[in-house]
Amino acid sequence: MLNVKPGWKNWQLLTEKGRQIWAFKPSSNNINAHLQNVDNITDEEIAQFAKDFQFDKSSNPNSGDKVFRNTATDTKFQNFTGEIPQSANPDKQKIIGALIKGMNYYSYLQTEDGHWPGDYGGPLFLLPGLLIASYISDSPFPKAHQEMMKLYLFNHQNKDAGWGMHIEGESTMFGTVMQYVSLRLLGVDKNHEQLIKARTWIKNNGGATGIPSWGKFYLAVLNLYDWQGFNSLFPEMWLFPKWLPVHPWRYWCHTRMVYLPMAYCYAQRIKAPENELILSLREEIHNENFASINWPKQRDTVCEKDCYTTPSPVLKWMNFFTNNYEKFKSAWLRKKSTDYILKYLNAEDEQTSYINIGPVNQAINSICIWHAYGKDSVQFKKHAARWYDYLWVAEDGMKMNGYNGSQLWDTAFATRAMLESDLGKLFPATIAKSYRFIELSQIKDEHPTHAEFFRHPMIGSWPFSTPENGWPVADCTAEGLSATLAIHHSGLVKPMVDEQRIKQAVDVILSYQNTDGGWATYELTRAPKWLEKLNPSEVFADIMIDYSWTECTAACVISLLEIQETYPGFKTSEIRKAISTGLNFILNQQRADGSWYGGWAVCFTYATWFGVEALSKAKGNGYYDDATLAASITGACAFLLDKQKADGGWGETFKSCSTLVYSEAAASQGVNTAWALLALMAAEFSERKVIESGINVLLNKQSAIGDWPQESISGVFNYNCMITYANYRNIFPVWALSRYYRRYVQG
Ligand code: LAN
Repeated sequence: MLNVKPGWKNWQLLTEKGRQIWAFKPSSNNINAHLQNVDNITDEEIAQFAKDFQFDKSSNPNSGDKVFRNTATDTKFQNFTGEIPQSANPDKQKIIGALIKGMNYYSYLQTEDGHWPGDYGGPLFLLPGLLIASYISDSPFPKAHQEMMKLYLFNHQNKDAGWGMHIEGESTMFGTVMQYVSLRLLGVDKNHEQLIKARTWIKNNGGATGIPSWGKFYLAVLNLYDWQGFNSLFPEMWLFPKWLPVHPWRYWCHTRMVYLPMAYCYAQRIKAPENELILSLREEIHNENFASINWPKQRDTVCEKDCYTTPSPVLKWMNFFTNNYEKFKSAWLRKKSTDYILKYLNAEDEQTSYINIGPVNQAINSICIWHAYGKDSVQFKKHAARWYDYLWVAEDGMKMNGYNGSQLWDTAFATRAMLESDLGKLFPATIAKSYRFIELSQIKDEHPTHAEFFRHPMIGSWPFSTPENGWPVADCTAEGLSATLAIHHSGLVKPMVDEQRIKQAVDVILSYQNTDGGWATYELTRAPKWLEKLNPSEVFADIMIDYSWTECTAACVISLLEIQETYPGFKTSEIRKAISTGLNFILNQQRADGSWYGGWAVCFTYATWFGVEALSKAKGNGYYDDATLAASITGACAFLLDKQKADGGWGETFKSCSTLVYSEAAASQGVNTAWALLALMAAEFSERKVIESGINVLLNKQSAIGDWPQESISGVFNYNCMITYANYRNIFPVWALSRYYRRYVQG
């Protein structure tokens, strides 16, 4: 029924307890059988790939997850056969039809284990890291995977022959050099037409010495850059006393977990052996002869197309000292710090079943573990098996996801979206499966080494992806809890998450509140804001500490409000205080124009939805001065009204995130439209026409079988890198329609 190209059929997504593995021509559903290099591809199949994974990024660089979706629905999809409620009013019937169609289609994408898989690509600096780990450890991917990776890399080359930080971005040195080198590691000839052009881009923009520091790191590991051209990572910093504000235990966990293995590689000056390929690459990417480059001078050179944050004078001072320390360093202290780092790396590996917290440290830890224990060690093998958890196949080829998936997050949202109205109850099997996954994903144990390695207590929490990844997240806990409550209220399942576990989740949420009243991502804010002055990344902002965010705060406040309704006597005064200080934080984050800036999706419509949702839910319950809440909500509605497009929808581009100024998209976007509508309906905005015209945009965008088109990229991190949330195109239109049905149709 849907377009399924022959080459796509060779790829099958295997899932188990949230784990996602793309297998090529799988002989069984056993995931473990597909985690090694098995070469089973023929030349004809390679030729077929080249045809079937041709992707034209010029009209839209976002692939539509067609390989997963079209093959998953191809044989089993059926139109909804249950009883559809009838309304005499044709407009109302249209809403009912669209909503049921939307939920029906979407339920076919759910896996047996109960979650919704989806493309989580977008950033272009991730796959290169993994390929470098695979190259240096001499652990190649199967040929089928390699071919698919090449196609992906070529598919995302920009018109000017460079590559961006992410699939929608303009070309940068970081993006271009990393993809160029990746293609060469994958065996593409340097005289390939697209590589010749890419080389010209690199050379015309000053050559690879201008790559930002993370790129310098990867190139140094490959022996394409000299470690002397790299600012010291000062591994001894891990031996600092813990009370010091600059001790890395206080950094945002992602920053901490990336700079940790980087410091190990730096301390060991890990570099690939020189060979023909490396020698040739040195000439290909640098403007000067490798041997005559003045390396120390390159430490702070960054191509202007890459600069997002400028290094502060404090950072420069610190670099001056730490770089000089390298000349006089104590061998004893260096050994002590690298031993400590290695111990920490092992702990992170074990705590996460070798998945690691994210895609960057997964690749770099692999390099460290290979260096420390060798290719045949058990530890390294466990690492390399997890590489596959990050790979994703779509019609643009094989990419590396930005996490080992967004399983829990999407499942919680999808469930809440469906259960917002009674029509969701027409899908009891779907809800029962979601519930199983949500139940399974709640974290039940603490790892023995969690306190030693600075982990936030996590029993009762939910992670963003899977329990094996196991890093608890504040707002994921809130979403997991809200979804659990919604399912319990639906009466569709026999509760498995008992009262004790609900209370544990509440305790986790309470434990995550910062002194500013807000909630951050994975941990409390552990150091003062001035630490940001030490951000050495050049390409990301606000990465040094875990900041309170509007979205995270709103999600936590909402779940606490729901807990107050369902478990009225539980920790009442503590929860009430948490809610009111949370509301206060949200109010303080609101901008003069009535909007909120969103740090984790695009952008103002996203956070404004969260802000309004929390405030509206709290209003009238004595948590805060109601007049203040009302004024804030009115301001937010005025903002949204001002941004509504002529066709009735809303649309923002990723530039909103990096420029911090609302950037209107040329066309309405389903996801932004849904967020704006959810906010307006939560606010009980009085002008029905405004809401109706937005709803019409969603209806018009819906396809015959109930899907919505993949439009622009909708996720972001650290202001400057975009990330795909393939499930959002279904979840949020369904949610907006559910809310519309409940408020205006159901009667
Ligand atoms: C995510 C994904 C989920 C996201 C939300 C839950 C949506 C958010 O509300 C809180 C922050 C969080 C958990 C988040 C943090 C940063 C992540 C982990 C990511 C955007 C996914 C990928 C990104 C990670 C940092 C990417 C690797 C890049 C580095 C700079 C280390």
